[in-house]
Parts: sequence; structure tokens; C-alpha cells
Amino acid sequence: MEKGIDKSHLEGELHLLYLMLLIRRFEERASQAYQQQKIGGFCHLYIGQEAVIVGAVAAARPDDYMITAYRDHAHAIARGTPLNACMAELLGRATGVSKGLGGSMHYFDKQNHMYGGHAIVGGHLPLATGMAFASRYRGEDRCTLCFFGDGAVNQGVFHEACNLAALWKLPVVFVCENNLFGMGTHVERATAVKELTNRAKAYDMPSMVVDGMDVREVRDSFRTILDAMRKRPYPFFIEARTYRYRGHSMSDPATYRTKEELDKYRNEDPIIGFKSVLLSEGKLDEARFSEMDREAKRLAADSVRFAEESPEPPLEDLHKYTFVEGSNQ
Ligand SMILES: Cc1ncc(C[n+]2csc(CCOP(=O)(O)OP(=O)(O)O)c2C)c(N)n1
Ligand SMILES: [Mg+2]
Repeated sequence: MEKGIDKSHLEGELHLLYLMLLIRRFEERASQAYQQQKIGGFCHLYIGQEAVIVGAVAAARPDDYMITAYRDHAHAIARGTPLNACMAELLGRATGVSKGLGGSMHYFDKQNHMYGGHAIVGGHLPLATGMAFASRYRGEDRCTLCFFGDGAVNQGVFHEACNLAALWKLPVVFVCENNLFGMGTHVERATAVKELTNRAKAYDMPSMVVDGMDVREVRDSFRTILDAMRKRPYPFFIEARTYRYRGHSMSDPATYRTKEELDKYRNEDPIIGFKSVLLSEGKLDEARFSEMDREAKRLAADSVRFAEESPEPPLEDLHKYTFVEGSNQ
């Protein structure tokens, strides 16, 4: 895979804004490609939630382990997976981040320590606990960042993963991206315990609520948590309150919510909000913003071209990464 996005030309917080733009423009292109039937299978967009992953990654170390559910494009991009490899994966091409065999829900970029992309709700939480166990077993000071939705806290595996992580004092941050919905079901109609952080209390795990539309707040909270975790390993639960502007997946017209609700959250757009903050602090001007946005749009458009020009995986690779080659001896 070629090198990831070159971040060197953008310092500090401008880079955070640029990354959010890059993710947004990539997914807008993905949405278009999906509508043009260039993408098969499911495709879940992260549009609206960008500040969560960008803030978290800004605070994490590049060698920290990261794992997430199926709404995973942004998690890979934030970690440095090239846009080309991300788009090629959506189009099922051999140059994709999972060699074109995983698709939207199964990005996997070991080089950038992004360990999926998992389609089963909550299924990856025990893997996160296992990864945190591995780093402790090997004597590393790496933390694991595990992202999942509000729907996952009602899965049995959530409790198993939390219990062992707390029992064994493992360095894992459980990050619940509460976008208010699990498919078309509002969190209030799905979860008996209204304060999601109470779930963590059941396992004696410290927890915090962060504004998931505010990239600075997310970054600063993660910094504090990860610093403490590296010194004294213990799991932590974060609820990042956020919102997805699109439907659950590309096939969901999202008729279960009101226009007023959508408008309310659109007014809290993490990209527009952070842009205004940086403008008011004199760290950004409109010309610079347009330049960054143009660049993000260009890279997103280029990624579609790259994907379309890439070959499909060879037929003989169909089972290559699914079954282990055995021997009778
Ligand atoms: C074990 C399991 N049950 C049901 C599904 C079907 N399903 C896919 S996504 C989803 C909603 C999950 O919502 P949430 O965890 O809040 O994540 P979000 O989509 O909001 O990011 C469900 C029920 C699944 N993939 N896995
Ligand atoms: Mg959700």
C-alpha cells in the first residue's frame, strides 16, 4: 500500500479540521459511487460523527491498538490509511485496504494498527479486551481504543468484555459513539439504563461523557485518559454524544426522525463549528479553508478514479484469506 496522507504541511489544529474535511469529502464521494451502483453490499456513513475519531486519534499514539464496528471508513482514514486504498475497498478492488475482499464493513490496516471493521454488533469488544491483554502480557505501554455504537451496550459481549478488562486492569478505552440510534430505534427505546455511563459503574470502571461534536473536547479528554492509563493500566468508558446525518446505511431513508431534530444537530456540525472557532481565534482564514477543502475534494475524487482503474481480486484468491491451508501430517 502506498504511503498515507501527508500531514506535515498542516500544523496542529488545522490538521484536525483538514482530517474531518477529508473524511467528509471521502464519504460524500462514497455515497455518490454507491448510488451509481459502483459499490456492492452494505455501506454505513459516518457523516456528522467526524470529531469523535479525529479527536481520539489526535490524542492516541500511532502504535496504540484501534478497533471498531462496521461504520469504519473514518477510523481508517484518521489513522492514515490512504484514501485510494479505502475507496478501492468499497469498489471491491485488489488495491483495497483489505485486498477488496472485505468491503465497507471490514477495513483492516495492520500497518496503522487499525484492527477492523467488524460487522457483528458488539462482536469486537472481547477482541479489544484481548488486545489490551496482549499489550500487558508483552510488557508494552500501548493502549487499545475500542469504538462501538449505543446499540452495542445492550449486547452480552459488552458486559463480558468490560468485566474481564476491569478484573485484569487492562489498558482499554471503550468508546461508545452514541449517535442516538441503533438502525431506526432511538436509544431511549432500546436501553433500560438511560445514563450509559452507569453501565461502566457496574464494573467499577471510571467513565466520562464528552461532546462528540467538539473535536477539541474529545482530544483533550482522550489525552488525559490515555496519559493516566499508560501510567496505571485500567479500563475507561467514554460516551461520546454525537449524531449521524445520514441514514443507518445507504438503504435507509431515515424517516424515523423529524426534520427539526436533524436541523438541530446540523447546527452543531463538527466541521462548521470548529472552522468558526479557528476563524474567531485568528488561526484560519476563509482562503486557507477553501484551499484545504479543495484539496480534500480532489483527493476524494482521485480515489474513485484510482479504484475504478484498479483490478478486481483474482478469482483464485476468493478463499485465500478465509481458510487456513491445512496438511494431513
Ligand atoms: C449481533 C447483531 N445483531 C444485529 C445486527 C444488525 N445490526 C446492524 S447495525 C445495528 C445497529 C447498531 O447500532 P449502534 O450500535 O448504535 O451503531 P451505529 O449503527 O449507530 O453506529 C444492528 C442491530 C448485527 N449486525 N449484529
Ligand atoms: Mg448508534
